[in-house]
Amino acid sequence: MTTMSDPFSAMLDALPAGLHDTLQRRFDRHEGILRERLQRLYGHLPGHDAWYAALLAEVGRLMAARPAALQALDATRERQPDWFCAPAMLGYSAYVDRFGGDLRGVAARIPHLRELGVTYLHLLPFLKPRTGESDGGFAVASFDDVDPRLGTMDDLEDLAARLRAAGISLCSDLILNHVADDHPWAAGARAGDARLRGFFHVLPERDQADAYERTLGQVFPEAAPGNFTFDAEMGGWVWTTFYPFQWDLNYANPALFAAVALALLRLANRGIEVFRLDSTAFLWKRLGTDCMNQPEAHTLLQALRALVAIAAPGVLLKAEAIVPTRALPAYFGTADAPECHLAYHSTLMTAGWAALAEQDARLVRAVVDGTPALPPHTSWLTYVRCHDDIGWKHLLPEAGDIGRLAAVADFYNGARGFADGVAFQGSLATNGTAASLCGLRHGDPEAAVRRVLLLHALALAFGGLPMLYMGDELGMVNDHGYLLDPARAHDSRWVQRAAFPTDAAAGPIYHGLRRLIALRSRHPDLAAGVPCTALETSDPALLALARGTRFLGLFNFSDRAVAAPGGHVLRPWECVWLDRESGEPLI
Ligand code: OTU
Repeated sequence: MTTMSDPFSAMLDALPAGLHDTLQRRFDRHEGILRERLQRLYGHLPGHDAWYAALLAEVGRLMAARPAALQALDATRERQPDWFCAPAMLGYSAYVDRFGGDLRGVAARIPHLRELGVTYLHLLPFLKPRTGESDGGFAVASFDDVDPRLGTMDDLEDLAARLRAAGISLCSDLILNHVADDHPWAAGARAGDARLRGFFHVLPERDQADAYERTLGQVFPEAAPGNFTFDAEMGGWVWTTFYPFQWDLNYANPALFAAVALALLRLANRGIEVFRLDSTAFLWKRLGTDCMNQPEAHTLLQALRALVAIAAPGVLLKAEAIVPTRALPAYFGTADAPECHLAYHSTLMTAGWAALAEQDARLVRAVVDGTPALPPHTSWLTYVRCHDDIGWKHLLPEAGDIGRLAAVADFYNGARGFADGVAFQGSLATNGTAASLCGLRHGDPEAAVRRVLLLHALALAFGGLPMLYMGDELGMVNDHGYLLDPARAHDSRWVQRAAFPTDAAAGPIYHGLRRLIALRSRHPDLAAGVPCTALETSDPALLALARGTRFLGLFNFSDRAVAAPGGHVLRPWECVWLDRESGEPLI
């Protein structure tokens, strides 16, 4: 006998008969883990069972409202769950305003994306941001409205459909950790709404904040020191890990979890195919820890994944956790309890840059050695640059001592050698575009081009879904214009967030990249799931990566010629991809 509060009937009642079998199948497969994970997090709270049934009823309504084209996509992807692991997958990340002016302008750039081979477009935050400074849109004031300067929800749906027709999946940020201080949740909490106050972490006494501060790190130690902001209307210290206007959300509150999960599913119904889950490491707070990578953060993500698997299985979740290598694999979960489909391989990215500075590939080798095989149907997101800084400290376990990383940071930040980078938040982070950090404006431009291609070749060969950062394909250089804008001058990440260089002619970087992308797209051993092994080499500057039986990538991280096995001699900063059996270069 089922009753109305039975979660399955609650969902079934919301769905048309045509979806009942689909629901039954997905429910049988994923609801067990959903129920168990939410029970673990919230089961001790009064009214849990009724809350759970109400949540599933809402999810059922959103599943029923999912447009037919997206239901069809769900069905296709359920049949081919590793669709995003193919070697022909290529990502691209861009700001809407910088890339196309607005959402319609982005649609006009589809031909450029197609020419490159892009199949996945991450648009940086485009939802309605906070009024005034908004951390580049990472302070969201509404999950259900587009930034009016960029367009409307209709424009978003239209863009998603056009991209899909062009074979490109649209990825949106879902900023899970915080909302803007002018989001209606924060405004309501300030106005005294007790329910909304419970969406945030508010500590009445400074002592309580200090107790947490003893073990917390700081993300923006210079521009936004500390992790708490006093708010008179809230009558206490609000948890603000990032900027003071970004209020951390309280996932110990099931009502907040439900609100965010439903916001995700509503956006999925607009046509978003991938969610970049921002700052996933910070979702759960525990006194006496750094409040990162806590087990409950993973439990939450597993619950979110199960919800997506039931209501919108065509959708992918991507973890953005900028943490040491050993903490990264947990964001995929396990075959039995999956979490995110994708996760940024941030230490591989950082190690590539460190290897260039040190002219020694051993840090990359250490990261490759420390990267385990992944559960089925998951993939790393590999990259060279993104809109954020390169944070050197996350490589500490591989580097062994902070002085070594400080020297790497100095190399990039100090205009010594070829690099033209800018320090960020103290000295252990660097900003700059790929071309500027590779020295396109200093010294030998040909060498700079080889460095840019070397790092991209690593991201393309390692195994994962590689993502280009807007403008890097055209050798975009640093833009110091942000220094003139008081709202941005304190945040040097803006140096790599210039407008798309529309007038730049396709040069050797562009042609070199297209060649590598084409080679990769037809090589079965470069699919995401094929293991990657770093082979021993006699020269520390030489990295040799083997994939499957047929691929061998050789990367020379130094300014001297290096002899490689098989009689190959690599020029300074050169990379070659070989057929592992014949030893011949791939063509
Ligand atoms: C993310 O970043 C975003 O990518 C940043 O652009 C935002 O400012 C930030 O969240 C707040 O929304 O720690 O794992 O060191 O690498 O802030 C999440 C700077 C993060 C970023 C860091 C990052």
